[in-house]
Amino acid sequence: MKRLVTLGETLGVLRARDVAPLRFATEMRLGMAGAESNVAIGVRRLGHLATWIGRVGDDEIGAMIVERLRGEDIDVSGVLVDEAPTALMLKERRTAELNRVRYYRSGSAGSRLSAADVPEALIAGADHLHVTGITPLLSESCHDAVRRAVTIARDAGLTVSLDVNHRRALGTPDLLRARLRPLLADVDVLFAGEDELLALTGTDHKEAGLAALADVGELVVKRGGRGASVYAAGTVLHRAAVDVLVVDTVGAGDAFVAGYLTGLLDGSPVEERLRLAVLTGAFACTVPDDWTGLPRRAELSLLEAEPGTTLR
Ligand code: KDG
Repeated sequence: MKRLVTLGETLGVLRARDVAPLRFATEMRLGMAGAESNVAIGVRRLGHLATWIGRVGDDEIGAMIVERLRGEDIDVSGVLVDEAPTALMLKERRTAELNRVRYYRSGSAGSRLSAADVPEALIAGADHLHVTGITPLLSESCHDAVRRAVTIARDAGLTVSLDVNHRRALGTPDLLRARLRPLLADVDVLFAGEDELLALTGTDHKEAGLAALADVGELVVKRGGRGASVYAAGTVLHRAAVDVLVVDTVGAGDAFVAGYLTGLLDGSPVEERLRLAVLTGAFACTVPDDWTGLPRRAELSLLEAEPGTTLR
């Protein structure tokens, strides 16, 4: 078993039950979400160890996050409790096929993570560090925390991955570029959607974006329902998405990353990492929240069952 370590902000989520503008919503379901903790849960369920580092508020939402992560057997020994509140996210089901997300996270506990909070031993003792482009856009101190984690990881010989995960509500493409480009020299695996490829490189078409990232060891381009491609060592590998009945796609990118990094920790070749990634990504689409549907190893064949199957 290997260990993945990650850091970032995990939020409380309130998801409207019904399809309507949020002002007319009468029932909300409480859960949690966070790109990095989603990845940690996905990797842990597939059999490797995972550590999540972050700050939560001294409140019920913060306690829920820590308890649920503990329940998923994630190492939370590096989690700090802050006097600021845990961030929230409201998920509006504006149409049956379109969600809108509003963040209530400015000044939150998670945004107060700093370089001093990054425990050297927890990072150096792991095998792989995963970070996302969300955290460096939360605040200057979060940006410093990510840089510190990457430096420790490099010095200790870990592999490092970065998922661009550009959230426009948190920062412009210019800010994203300014904060992420300097990290790329230390990144072994870069995950990006097609739009993010352009935002990160400041280019306006895919080929130019790919050319600008030619130095990245392994570039994994996520295309959602159109599958994914890996560009590595001058070769390209494509894989189609797995066909499922889609309930909600939010969290599928993190699930994809969890599958891919599990393959990396398993020591599998790129083909197998990509196979696992599209499969775990598909699992995440089958449930309304980000992470509860993430598969365990023994469940990986479930999507091959005929629709309507009951296993007894
Ligand atoms: O990737 C899914 C995430 O968007 C969600 O879990 C919340 O981390 C989150 C964010 O900042 O948007």
